[in-house]
Amino acid sequence: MKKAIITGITGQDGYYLTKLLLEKGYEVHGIVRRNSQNSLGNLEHLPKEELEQINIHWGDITDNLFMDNVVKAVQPDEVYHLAAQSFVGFSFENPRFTYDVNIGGTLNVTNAVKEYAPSSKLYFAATSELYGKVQEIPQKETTPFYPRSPYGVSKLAGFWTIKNYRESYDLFMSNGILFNHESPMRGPEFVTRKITMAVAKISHGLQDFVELGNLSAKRDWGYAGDYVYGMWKILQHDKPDDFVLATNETHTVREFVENAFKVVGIDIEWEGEGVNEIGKDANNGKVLVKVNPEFFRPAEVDILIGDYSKAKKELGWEPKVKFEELVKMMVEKDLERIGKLK
Ligand code: NDP
Ligand code: GDR
Repeated sequence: MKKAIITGITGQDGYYLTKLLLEKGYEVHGIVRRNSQNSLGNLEHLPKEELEQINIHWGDITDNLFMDNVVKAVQPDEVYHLAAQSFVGFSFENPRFTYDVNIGGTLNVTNAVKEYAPSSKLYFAATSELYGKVQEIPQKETTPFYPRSPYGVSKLAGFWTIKNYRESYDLFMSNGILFNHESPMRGPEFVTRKITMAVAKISHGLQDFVELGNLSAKRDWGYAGDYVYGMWKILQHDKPDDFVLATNETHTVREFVENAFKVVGIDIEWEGEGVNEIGKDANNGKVLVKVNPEFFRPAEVDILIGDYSKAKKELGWEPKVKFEELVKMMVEKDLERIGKLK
């Protein structure tokens, strides 16, 4: 039986990756940081029989002694390092904290593997945020990096830590440069979930409108379930390497909004520009979308679109869920959550 440690197991990707690894017969160990409610986050949505199979280790990745001890005790075959302060907007307000978790924590995980389980394979959750300011479209493994947020900068340090340990100590450590991936398990502050939950509520009169930031930002949005399979494939490859996982399609936040409202039978009509732009119900003129400058970022990543041909060629990986299907899946789950799925 293969053993895997997942850091960030309570997050969106942790949920899907846990399901995948249990299905594949792994012994799964998860790092969960202590909270006052003893909450297991997204894991609480797993069926009881799956939840009971997970070995939880309570601790924080910024604690190097804790990380050393877990890696030493478990002797994993694979480590999936997903834990991070992952919200870009928050990283501008909390840069030091973001660096401590994303850089310091990543060093602790990487070093624990080097010292105590050097034959283990390590996956690091790098990100399309490394590309930041446009240098080349679509972005691929050879595109120069230009991060635009404390989050992006911290992940760049993580990316190079992995690469440096791989080259210096001959370890199996790989970076997945993953573009945005979403699901019904996405955290509520990310724009997709914020929109789908608002659409579910607005369509049933539980909310009047939704306030968003930059509607023109373009993202390459895929489905988290497809991407965790890609993470696993990256570690099954015959050698450690860095891979882009993406859909090679890009959409504006505005298009995401339109598609989400379409799921509940509402057509959106746009009026105005910039902070004065509004989205109205085309049928009755009711304002359903407003722009609030509070949600703009000090520096924005304007467009992301990934070229995943290396992953396709070398790993046989391809995304399956298309944009429209993803939006529909998320809106329907949020309708179910508010008890209104028709
Ligand atoms: P989430 O924000 O949903 O999950 C982050 C996880 O990290 C949570 O389990 C969180 O625990 C945990 N965590 C945060 N800080 C610590 C800490 N100090 N010690 C231990 N655990 C900690 O992120 P996703 O699942 O969406 O993403 C997974 C990884 O992939 C992240 O590293 C993210 O930056 C990266 N990524 C994500 C992409 C996406 O589109 N989803 C794209 C590219 C990269 P808690 O529940 O306690 O908060
Ligand atoms: P992102 O995701 O920054 O791409 O990082 P997010 O959903 O937060 O933003 C996507 C785009 O939408 C714009 N936007 C808004 N964003 C939020 N959160 N709230 C709003 O109201 C809003 N209005 C417009 C943003 O400005 C941005 O352009 C995600 C995270 O999962 C990272 O951890 C990961 O590395 C990257 O994806 C790839």
